Amino acid sequence: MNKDVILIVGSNGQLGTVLTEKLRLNYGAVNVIASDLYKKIGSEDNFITLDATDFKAVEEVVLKNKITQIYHLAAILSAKGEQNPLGTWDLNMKTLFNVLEVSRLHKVKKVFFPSSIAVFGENIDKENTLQSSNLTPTTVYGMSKVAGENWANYYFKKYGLDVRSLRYPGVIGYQSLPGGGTTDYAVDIFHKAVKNESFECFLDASTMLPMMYMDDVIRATLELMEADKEKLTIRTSYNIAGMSFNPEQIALSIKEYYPDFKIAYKPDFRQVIANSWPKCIDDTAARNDWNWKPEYNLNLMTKTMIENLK
Ligand code: AKB
Repeated sequence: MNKDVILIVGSNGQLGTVLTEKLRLNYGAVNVIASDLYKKIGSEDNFITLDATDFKAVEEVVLKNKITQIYHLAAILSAKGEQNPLGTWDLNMKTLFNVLEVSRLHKVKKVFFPSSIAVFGENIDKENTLQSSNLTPTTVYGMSKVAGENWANYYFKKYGLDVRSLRYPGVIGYQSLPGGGTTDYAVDIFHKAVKNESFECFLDASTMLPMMYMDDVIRATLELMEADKEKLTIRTSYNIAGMSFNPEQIALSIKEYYPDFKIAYKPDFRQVIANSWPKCIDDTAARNDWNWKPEYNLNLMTKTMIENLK
Protein backbone atom coordinates (compact mmCIF):
# COMPACT_ATOMS: atom_id res chain seq x y z
CA MET A 1 0.00 0.00 0.00
CA ASN A 2 1.22 3.51 -0.84
CA LYS A 3 0.79 5.17 2.54
CA ASP A 4 2.27 8.43 3.73
CA VAL A 5 4.65 8.57 6.68
CA ILE A 6 5.14 12.09 7.97
CA LEU A 7 8.05 13.60 9.89
CA ILE A 8 7.53 16.83 11.82
CA VAL A 9 10.75 18.66 12.56
CA GLY A 10 10.31 21.07 15.48
CA SER A 11 7.17 19.43 16.90
CA ASN A 12 7.51 21.03 20.36
CA GLY A 13 6.91 24.57 19.10
CA GLN A 14 3.73 26.65 19.05
CA LEU A 15 2.58 25.33 15.70
CA GLY A 16 4.17 21.88 15.90
CA THR A 17 2.24 20.98 19.04
CA VAL A 18 -1.13 21.49 17.36
CA LEU A 19 -0.16 20.35 13.87
CA THR A 20 1.17 17.03 15.19
CA GLU A 21 -2.18 16.31 16.83
CA LYS A 22 -4.15 17.20 13.70
CA LEU A 23 -1.91 15.21 11.35
CA ARG A 24 -2.20 12.20 13.65
CA LEU A 25 -5.99 12.43 13.46
CA ASN A 26 -5.85 12.58 9.67
CA TYR A 27 -3.07 10.09 8.93
CA GLY A 28 -3.10 7.83 12.01
CA ALA A 29 -0.80 8.28 15.01
CA VAL A 30 1.64 5.57 13.87
CA ASN A 31 2.24 7.38 10.59
CA VAL A 32 3.17 10.75 12.09
CA ILE A 33 6.59 10.98 13.75
CA ALA A 34 7.19 14.04 15.89
CA SER A 35 10.75 15.23 16.43
CA ASP A 36 12.54 17.97 18.30
CA LEU A 37 15.70 18.59 20.32
CA TYR A 38 14.13 17.24 23.49
CA LYS A 39 11.13 15.21 24.61
CA LYS A 40 8.22 17.17 25.98
CA ILE A 41 6.38 15.53 28.88
CA GLY A 42 3.21 13.98 27.52
CA SER A 43 4.41 13.78 23.90
CA GLU A 44 6.61 10.67 24.10
CA ASP A 45 4.54 8.56 21.71
CA ASN A 46 6.07 8.20 18.27
CA PHE A 47 8.61 10.89 19.12
CA ILE A 48 12.26 10.99 18.05
CA THR A 49 14.93 13.24 19.53
CA LEU A 50 16.43 14.93 16.48
CA ASP A 51 18.92 17.74 15.98
CA ALA A 52 18.01 18.90 12.47
CA THR A 53 21.37 20.70 12.08
CA ASP A 54 22.89 17.20 11.85
CA PHE A 55 22.52 16.00 8.23
CA LYS A 56 23.26 12.34 9.03
CA ALA A 57 20.71 12.31 11.84
CA VAL A 58 17.97 13.71 9.56
CA GLU A 59 18.93 11.23 6.82
CA GLU A 60 18.83 8.30 9.22
CA VAL A 61 15.33 9.17 10.48
CA VAL A 62 14.03 9.59 6.93
CA LEU A 63 15.51 6.31 5.69
CA LYS A 64 14.67 4.24 8.75
CA ASN A 65 11.04 5.33 8.80
CA LYS A 66 10.49 5.54 5.04
CA ILE A 67 9.34 9.16 5.39
CA THR A 68 7.25 10.50 2.49
CA GLN A 69 6.41 13.99 3.82
CA ILE A 70 8.32 16.43 6.03
CA TYR A 71 6.92 19.46 7.87
CA HIS A 72 10.00 21.50 8.72
CA LEU A 73 8.94 23.87 11.52
CA ALA A 74 12.20 24.39 13.43
CA ALA A 75 13.39 28.01 13.39
CA ILE A 76 14.45 30.88 15.63
CA LEU A 77 11.84 33.65 15.36
CA SER A 78 12.12 37.39 14.73
CA ALA A 79 12.71 38.87 18.19
CA LYS A 80 14.91 36.13 19.64
CA GLY A 81 16.86 36.00 16.38
CA GLU A 82 18.07 39.58 16.81
CA GLN A 83 19.93 38.57 19.97
CA ASN A 84 22.17 36.21 17.99
CA PRO A 85 22.02 37.12 14.28
CA LEU A 86 24.72 34.75 12.98
CA GLY A 87 23.56 31.84 15.14
CA THR A 88 19.99 32.39 13.92
CA TRP A 89 21.05 32.42 10.27
CA ASP A 90 23.09 29.26 10.84
CA LEU A 91 20.31 27.32 12.52
CA ASN A 92 17.48 28.46 10.24
CA MET A 93 19.43 27.80 7.05
CA LYS A 94 21.27 24.63 8.06
CA THR A 95 18.13 22.84 9.19
CA LEU A 96 16.37 23.85 5.95
CA PHE A 97 19.28 22.71 3.76
CA ASN A 98 19.38 19.37 5.56
CA VAL A 99 15.65 18.84 5.08
CA LEU A 100 15.73 19.87 1.40
CA GLU A 101 18.81 17.84 0.55
CA VAL A 102 17.74 14.68 2.39
CA SER A 103 14.32 15.01 0.71
CA ARG A 104 15.90 15.35 -2.73
CA LEU A 105 18.30 12.44 -2.21
CA HIS A 106 15.69 10.08 -0.79
CA LYS A 107 12.70 11.10 -2.86
CA VAL A 108 10.50 12.52 -0.10
CA LYS A 109 7.23 13.36 -1.86
CA LYS A 110 6.31 16.66 -0.19
CA VAL A 111 7.98 19.18 2.10
CA PHE A 112 6.32 22.01 4.03
CA PHE A 113 8.43 25.04 4.91
CA PRO A 114 6.83 27.91 6.85
CA SER A 115 7.74 31.41 5.78
CA SER A 116 6.44 34.57 7.44
CA ILE A 117 5.25 38.14 7.03
CA ALA A 118 8.77 38.91 8.32
CA VAL A 119 9.99 38.59 4.70
CA PHE A 120 8.62 42.11 4.19
CA GLY A 121 10.39 45.22 5.41
CA GLU A 122 11.66 48.20 3.50
CA ASN A 123 9.84 49.83 0.56
CA ILE A 124 6.48 48.11 0.82
CA ASP A 125 2.94 49.34 0.81
CA LYS A 126 1.85 48.25 4.31
CA GLU A 127 -1.86 48.14 3.45
CA ASN A 128 -2.74 44.96 1.59
CA THR A 129 0.87 44.06 0.96
CA LEU A 130 1.01 42.19 -2.31
CA GLN A 131 2.44 38.73 -2.95
CA SER A 132 4.97 40.32 -5.30
CA SER A 133 6.05 43.16 -2.98
CA ASN A 134 9.66 44.03 -2.34
CA LEU A 135 11.42 41.58 0.01
CA THR A 136 13.99 43.53 2.04
CA PRO A 137 13.45 42.29 5.61
CA THR A 138 14.74 44.05 8.71
CA THR A 139 15.49 40.95 10.81
CA VAL A 140 17.79 37.96 10.39
CA TYR A 141 14.75 35.74 10.79
CA GLY A 142 13.13 37.54 7.84
CA MET A 143 16.34 37.25 5.82
CA SER A 144 16.46 33.51 6.48
CA LYS A 145 12.83 33.19 5.34
CA VAL A 146 13.44 35.13 2.10
CA ALA A 147 16.48 32.93 1.39
CA GLY A 148 14.48 29.83 2.37
CA GLU A 149 11.66 30.75 -0.02
CA ASN A 150 14.15 31.07 -2.86
CA TRP A 151 15.77 27.75 -1.99
CA ALA A 152 12.33 26.11 -1.90
CA ASN A 153 11.63 27.50 -5.36
CA TYR A 154 15.09 26.37 -6.56
CA TYR A 155 14.62 22.79 -5.34
CA PHE A 156 11.22 22.67 -7.01
CA LYS A 157 12.41 24.07 -10.35
CA LYS A 158 15.74 22.25 -10.50
CA TYR A 159 14.95 18.91 -8.88
CA GLY A 160 11.16 18.72 -8.95
CA LEU A 161 11.01 18.49 -5.13
CA ASP A 162 7.44 19.40 -4.14
CA VAL A 163 8.15 22.06 -1.51
CA ARG A 164 5.13 24.12 -0.40
CA SER A 165 5.14 27.20 1.79
CA LEU A 166 2.99 29.85 3.50
CA ARG A 167 3.92 33.29 4.79
CA TYR A 168 2.40 32.97 8.27
CA PRO A 169 1.14 36.04 10.07
CA GLY A 170 1.21 36.09 13.91
CA VAL A 171 -0.32 32.81 15.13
CA ILE A 172 -2.74 32.79 18.08
CA GLY A 173 -3.82 29.62 19.85
CA TYR A 174 -4.60 28.43 23.37
CA GLN A 175 -2.86 25.05 23.15
CA SER A 176 0.73 26.26 23.16
CA LEU A 177 2.87 29.33 23.78
CA PRO A 178 4.91 31.04 21.09
CA GLY A 179 8.56 31.73 21.81
CA GLY A 180 10.67 34.62 20.62
CA GLY A 181 8.35 36.29 18.12
CA THR A 182 7.20 39.90 17.69
CA THR A 183 3.55 38.85 17.58
CA ASP A 184 3.75 36.84 20.85
CA TYR A 185 1.96 39.57 22.79
CA ALA A 186 -1.33 38.55 21.18
CA VAL A 187 -1.14 35.15 22.90
CA ASP A 188 0.34 36.33 26.21
CA ILE A 189 -2.44 38.89 26.64
CA PHE A 190 -5.08 36.14 26.92
CA HIS A 191 -3.09 34.22 29.55
CA LYS A 192 -3.01 37.36 31.70
CA ALA A 193 -6.67 38.22 31.12
CA VAL A 194 -8.02 34.84 32.24
CA LYS A 195 -5.94 35.10 35.43
CA ASN A 196 -7.44 38.54 36.07
CA GLU A 197 -4.00 40.08 35.75
CA SER A 198 -3.10 43.27 33.93
CA PHE A 199 -0.91 43.13 30.83
CA GLU A 200 2.14 45.14 29.85
CA CYS A 201 2.38 45.22 26.06
CA PHE A 202 5.76 45.52 24.32
CA LEU A 203 4.12 47.14 21.27
CA ASP A 204 2.26 50.45 21.29
CA ALA A 205 -1.53 50.64 21.18
CA SER A 206 -1.84 51.35 17.46
CA THR A 207 0.54 48.71 16.04
CA MET A 208 -1.62 46.95 13.47
CA LEU A 209 -0.30 43.53 12.37
CA PRO A 210 -1.62 40.57 10.37
CA MET A 211 -2.68 37.70 12.66
CA MET A 212 -4.42 34.34 12.35
CA TYR A 213 -6.20 32.02 14.74
CA MET A 214 -4.58 28.58 15.09
CA ASP A 215 -7.47 26.60 13.53
CA ASP A 216 -7.22 28.72 10.39
CA VAL A 217 -3.43 28.32 10.35
CA ILE A 218 -3.65 24.53 10.60
CA ARG A 219 -6.41 24.36 7.99
CA ALA A 220 -4.46 26.62 5.59
CA THR A 221 -1.37 24.44 6.00
CA LEU A 222 -3.22 21.20 5.35
CA GLU A 223 -5.24 22.65 2.48
CA LEU A 224 -2.05 23.81 0.79
CA MET A 225 -0.36 20.44 1.34
CA GLU A 226 -3.36 18.58 -0.05
CA ALA A 227 -3.93 20.95 -2.98
CA ASP A 228 -3.62 19.73 -6.54
CA LYS A 229 0.04 20.24 -7.54
CA GLU A 230 -0.92 21.61 -10.94
CA LYS A 231 -2.93 24.42 -9.36
CA LEU A 232 -0.03 25.88 -7.37
CA THR A 233 1.44 28.91 -9.11
CA ILE A 234 3.65 30.11 -6.24
CA ARG A 235 6.68 28.04 -5.34
CA THR A 236 8.40 30.57 -3.12
CA SER A 237 5.68 31.09 -0.48
CA TYR A 238 2.02 32.13 -0.47
CA ASN A 239 0.74 35.27 1.28
CA ILE A 240 -2.16 34.27 3.54
CA ALA A 241 -4.39 36.57 5.56
CA GLY A 242 -6.70 35.97 8.50
CA MET A 243 -7.38 39.20 10.37
CA SER A 244 -5.50 42.34 11.37
CA PHE A 245 -5.72 44.17 14.68
CA ASN A 246 -3.68 46.31 17.05
CA PRO A 247 -3.12 45.87 20.82
CA GLU A 248 -5.83 48.39 21.67
CA GLN A 249 -8.41 46.50 19.61
CA ILE A 250 -7.56 43.10 21.10
CA ALA A 251 -7.71 44.61 24.60
CA LEU A 252 -11.16 46.02 23.83
CA SER A 253 -12.41 42.66 22.63
CA ILE A 254 -11.06 41.03 25.84
CA LYS A 255 -12.87 43.68 27.91
CA GLU A 256 -16.17 42.29 26.61
CA TYR A 257 -15.44 39.30 28.87
CA TYR A 258 -13.26 40.96 31.52
CA PRO A 259 -14.47 44.60 31.83
CA ASP A 260 -11.77 45.37 34.42
CA PHE A 261 -8.94 44.14 32.23
CA LYS A 262 -6.07 46.62 32.13
CA ILE A 263 -3.36 47.06 29.54
CA ALA A 264 -0.29 49.32 29.67
CA TYR A 265 2.06 50.01 26.78
CA LYS A 266 5.83 49.83 27.07
CA PRO A 267 7.28 49.47 23.58
CA ASP A 268 10.73 47.87 23.37
CA PHE A 269 13.02 46.76 20.49
CA ARG A 270 10.19 44.65 19.07
CA GLN A 271 8.32 47.85 18.16
CA VAL A 272 10.92 48.58 15.47
CA ILE A 273 10.45 45.11 13.99
CA ALA A 274 6.64 45.41 14.04
CA ASN A 275 6.83 48.85 12.40
CA SER A 276 8.62 47.32 9.43
CA TRP A 277 5.95 44.67 8.81
CA PRO A 278 2.71 44.91 6.79
CA LYS A 279 -0.51 45.96 8.52
CA CYS A 280 -2.54 43.62 6.35
CA ILE A 281 -1.82 41.19 3.57
CA ASP A 282 -3.25 40.58 0.12
CA ASP A 283 -3.76 36.83 -0.33
CA THR A 284 -5.43 36.75 -3.74
CA ALA A 285 -3.09 34.04 -5.08
CA ALA A 286 -3.91 31.66 -2.18
CA ARG A 287 -7.63 32.33 -2.64
CA ASN A 288 -7.45 31.72 -6.38
CA ASP A 289 -5.10 28.74 -6.45
CA TRP A 290 -6.41 26.59 -3.59
CA ASN A 291 -9.54 28.40 -2.41
CA TRP A 292 -8.10 29.81 0.81
CA LYS A 293 -10.69 31.51 3.04
CA PRO A 294 -10.21 32.33 6.75
CA GLU A 295 -13.01 31.58 9.24
CA TYR A 296 -11.94 33.46 12.38
CA ASN A 297 -12.22 37.20 13.04
CA LEU A 298 -11.08 39.04 16.17
CA ASN A 299 -14.32 38.50 18.14
CA LEU A 300 -14.63 34.79 17.37
CA MET A 301 -10.95 34.30 18.19
CA THR A 302 -11.28 36.12 21.53
CA LYS A 303 -14.33 34.07 22.49
CA THR A 304 -12.60 30.80 21.59
CA MET A 305 -9.35 31.71 23.36
CA ILE A 306 -11.10 32.73 26.56
CA GLU A 307 -13.43 29.74 26.63
CA ASN A 308 -10.51 27.36 26.27
CA LEU A 309 -8.04 29.07 28.61
CA LYS A 310 -10.46 29.70 31.46
C1 AKB B 1 7.27 36.34 14.77
O1 AKB B 1 6.66 37.23 15.39
O2 AKB B 1 8.50 36.31 14.63
C2 AKB B 1 6.47 35.23 14.12
C3 AKB B 1 6.19 35.54 12.68
C4 AKB B 1 5.25 36.60 12.33
O3 AKB B 1 6.74 34.90 11.84
N1 AKB B 1 5.25 35.04 14.82
